[in-house]
Formats: sequence, C-alpha cells, structure tokens
Amino acid sequence: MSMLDFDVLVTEQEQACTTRQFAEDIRAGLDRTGQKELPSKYFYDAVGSALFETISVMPEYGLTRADERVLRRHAGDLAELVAAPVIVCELGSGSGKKTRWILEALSRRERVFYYPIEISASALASCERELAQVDGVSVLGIESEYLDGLSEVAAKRKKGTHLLVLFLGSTIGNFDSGADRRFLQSVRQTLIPGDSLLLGADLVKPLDQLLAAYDDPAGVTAAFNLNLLARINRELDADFNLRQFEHVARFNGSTSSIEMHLRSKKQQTVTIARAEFMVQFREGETIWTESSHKYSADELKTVAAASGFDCKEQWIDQDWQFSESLFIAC
Ligand code: AVJ
Repeated sequence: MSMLDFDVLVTEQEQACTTRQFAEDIRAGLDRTGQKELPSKYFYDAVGSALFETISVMPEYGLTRADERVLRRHAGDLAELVAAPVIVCELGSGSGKKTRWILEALSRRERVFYYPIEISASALASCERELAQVDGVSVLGIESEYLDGLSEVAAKRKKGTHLLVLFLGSTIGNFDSGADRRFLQSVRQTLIPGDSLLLGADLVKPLDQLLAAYDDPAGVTAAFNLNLLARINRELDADFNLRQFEHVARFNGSTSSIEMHLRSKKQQTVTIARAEFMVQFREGETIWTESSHKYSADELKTVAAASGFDCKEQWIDQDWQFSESLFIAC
C-alpha cells in the first residue's frame, strides 16, 4: 500500500473534524492586530513533508545529516548506558531512518519493543515499513498525540522494564520559549526514575551558516514555507496569491532562534472561505510561521534539571554543532 492509498482510509468524519480545527487555528493566528502567526505543525501535509525531505538533503541544511551521524556513531555507547530490558517510544516517528541505528544496537542484547507515536497515519505507515524488518525488533505504531501515546505505553509496561523515549531531529526547538521545559516536564511525569530520554537538539552556530540553512539559494525552504499558504488555499478554499508573499529567514538574538516569516509584498486582502474569514495585510507585514531555537550544550543541561532529569551524557557532532543528550529521570 502506498502512502497515498493509506490517506484514503481516513474517514470523511475524521477529515471534517481536522479541517474544522485547521480552519480555527488559521483564523486565530491571522485575526490579530499584532504579529500574525501560523502554527508550524501545519507545514507537514504530503507536499510539505516531501519538501522537508528535500531540505534535509540540501548542502546548506546540515542538521538532519548531523543528527544521523551522531546516532550512528554513538548508538553503541547509548546501548551501554540504558538499562535492559527496554521499551523504546519515539515521539514523531519521522521516516525511521536514524532510529534504525539505535534499535540495532539495543537489539543486540535482547528483543526490543518499539512504539513510534505519530499523528500522521501516512508517516507512521512508512516508519513501520522501514523498521519492521530489523531483526530482533517488534514495531507497534501508535497514532496519537505525543503525550497521549506515551501514557498509553507507560500504562502497559511490565514491572522492571525501562522506557527509553526518543525525541530526535530538534523538534524541541520549534516549541515556544518556556514550552520546551513544560513539555519535557510532562514527559517526565509519565516516566519513573531510571527511565531515559534521548533528546536531539540543534546548537548555536555562526550566523551565516544558520541563515543559509533556512534560506537555501535553490529556494526549497522558501517553497516549504510558502506551501503553508498553498495548503490553506487547497484545504480551506482560500485565495492567497503565493507570488505576492516572500520567504524571510532571520535570526532573533534575544531568543536565539531562527524565525521564518512570510512577508506580504503589497497591501492585500485574502479570503479564507471555509474559515468564513477575510484578512488584510499591509505592505511588508509578515506572518510568523516557525521558530527554530538553537541551544547551547549547557542550556540543555539546565533544561534537563528544570524538568526532572539528570543529563547523563551528551554527544556532539563537531562538523555541524548538533547534540544528542541522554537524560535520566531522577
Ligand atoms: C524539522 C523542526 C528540525 O526547525 O530546522 C527546516 C524544520 N524548518 N527548515 C528545523 C525546518 C525550516 C526543522 N525541524
């Protein structure tokens, strides 16, 4: 079954519900007197996910390759530090490619149960396909929000079994300031002392390197950003003219984040029919679509302590300052 066939299995009722939520979120973000904004989670429809896969092979965007490198290089070290027997839960399964190294290292000791948790049925299906054939690994996908899925797994665990939660790819960087800690505190609450969390986070690096990564000259990141408007046109019957908006990437020094915006090239009005809503833009006004926080290695240790973990180990890719931190619940 292809990813697209799988999407067809989503019932019409589910579709109506997600469309209504989408319309509400879009309206809430654009109906503001101050900075307009759109939630970055809506980037990832089929087109957006394909564009992100392309971004991750762009020479300027070293993040994904660095993430994979550190995991491949240190999977063995990780397996030594995590107590057996272990259940692995991944928040956001992605393609499953980088998780393979970890599962292979852990399954050298004993059978591993792997639960990818993901809201996108199609992403879950491709992750299950990718990892199902790894020897000694049982894959059980859970289609739900991160914390709901995690509680579900935690409730079923057998006594003496450890949980290893994976939160990779620097998704943590997309949370609003302060929300990263609150999220990790919630994760911690579903765990018991001795459980672990492997957190992938991108680190601060020279400005020109960051700007190139989020504004590649071939325009793939620009297309990724603009696709959000195209998606609103497709799903909410809106009339955004994509040629009248431009991609902007800038570094916000006070939050240490790369921000992506969509800037209106002129004064214009856009109608979003299925949200029963019209929105006006001034010339030069922007919609803030994503923040990608860049951490320091020490900051991650502080975040660990503030959310009930001890940072036991940190592995850093030297070519592209990217970190994997092993947090142990205390
Ligand atoms: C998938 C969240 C890690 O923040 O770098 C890539 C998304 N945005 N280019 C990131 C993204 C623009 C990416 N993450």
